[in-house]
Amino acid sequence: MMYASAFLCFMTKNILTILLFKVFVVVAIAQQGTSFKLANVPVIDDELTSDFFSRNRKRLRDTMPDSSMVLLFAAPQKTKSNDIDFRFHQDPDFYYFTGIKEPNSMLLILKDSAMIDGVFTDEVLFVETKDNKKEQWTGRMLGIDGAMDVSGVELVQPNITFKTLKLPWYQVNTPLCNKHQFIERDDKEHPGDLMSLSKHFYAKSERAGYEPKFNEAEELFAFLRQHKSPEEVKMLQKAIDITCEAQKSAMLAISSGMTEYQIEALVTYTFRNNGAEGEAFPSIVASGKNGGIMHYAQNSSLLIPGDLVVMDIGAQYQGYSADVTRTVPVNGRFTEEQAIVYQIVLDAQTVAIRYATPGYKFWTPHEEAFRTIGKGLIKHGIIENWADIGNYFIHGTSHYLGLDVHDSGVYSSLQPGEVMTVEPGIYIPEGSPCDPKWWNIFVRIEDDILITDGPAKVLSDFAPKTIAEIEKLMDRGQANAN
Ligand SMILES: [Mn+2]
Repeated sequence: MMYASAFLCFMTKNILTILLFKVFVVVAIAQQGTSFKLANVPVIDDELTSDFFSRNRKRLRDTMPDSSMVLLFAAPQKTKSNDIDFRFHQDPDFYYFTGIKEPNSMLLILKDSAMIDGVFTDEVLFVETKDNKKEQWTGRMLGIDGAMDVSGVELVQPNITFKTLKLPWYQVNTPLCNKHQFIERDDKEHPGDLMSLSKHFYAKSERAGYEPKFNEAEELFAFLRQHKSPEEVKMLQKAIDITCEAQKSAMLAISSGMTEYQIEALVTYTFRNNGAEGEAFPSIVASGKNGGIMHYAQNSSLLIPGDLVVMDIGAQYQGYSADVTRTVPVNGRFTEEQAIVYQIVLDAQTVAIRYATPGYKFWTPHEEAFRTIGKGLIKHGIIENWADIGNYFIHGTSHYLGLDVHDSGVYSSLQPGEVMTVEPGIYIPEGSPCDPKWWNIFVRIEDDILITDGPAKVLSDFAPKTIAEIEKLMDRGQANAN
């Protein structure tokens, strides 16, 4: 029931979005006084190279336990409904070590080289072979040679050959693999589909007397992915720039009488128009009371003057995710109470970022944000006891950011090269035990930062954040609308 209604709701929203999209974008752009053109084609020329993926495999091999091997399965294809699939999204671990974006693929990494199919090697990639008929329906495939170019793996085999491949058990006693419990489809006709690859691996391991473990493997991947290489930071910066652009477009467009989904449409448009693959997670455009719902995704309400809008959005670029939140007033001016709460959150964020430097623990910025919010809430009489902070600040302040929005990592002390969010919030639902003048104020401010040797670098500072900056930009938007 839940799936059915969610799907219907999704379709209805989509149709509305499509209908309103053209009109709205033309209007929005006209409001800014520029001519509407899509011809400004962004150049996407910064794909990650095989050097990057080869280096990641080497780093993995260096951290693998002795006598171990790691199997990484590609992500399963997921059905949306009937015979329609969701757009394919590669498993981030598999992508990190291969660069391959196709399903039914698998990577084998050995700690030490062994003879595999007559070749002395420590890595083998299995992919779908090129199939003209299939390409006519579902798009171009890499094939063996293409997969070699993208990944830098020298031994690439058709996935159907894994069934008969002899694994070098004489030198392996620890088989590890990534989590792939979401396998849901078995193509009985296809001996190289994900289900078959997985079955064969488990059967081979069992015959050799071992049980594959995935927790250890996940830990190795998290440890490696926590640190971002310069080319990853470049991809993240691009995703973040596009997201900040969308935040600015939204601030310029927002006015009472519009709907949350129209803002969502503008965000999606800005993402795609700038070369992003799309949204890294369902955009949250939550006005008024909706701001109190952390993962609000309906985006179906009308924007009411006097309300705030929480916009928690993130583009995905070359697989990398941004995650930036801004909270702005529908009519471009914060009320006195909204401004007070907003400033407490902003102060908490500023303090948290100051503590996001090497030597501090991952959780230190959160503890500092928590303390600052507590002080602010007490100062303005919203709470009386420290113990009550958690009633209004209900989540953590940070998570890693990378190929996943909530990226892999081992939550150790902060190190240069790590990218994380800093997103404190205050949420005061109606009926809270405080003066009703504070009710229905929901504020979250989120930036993406890079840990460096010195102070953290705020990668998303292009999106206006102070009260003065937001009001100034929205003034411009609302003046253009009149
Ligand atoms: Mn976040």
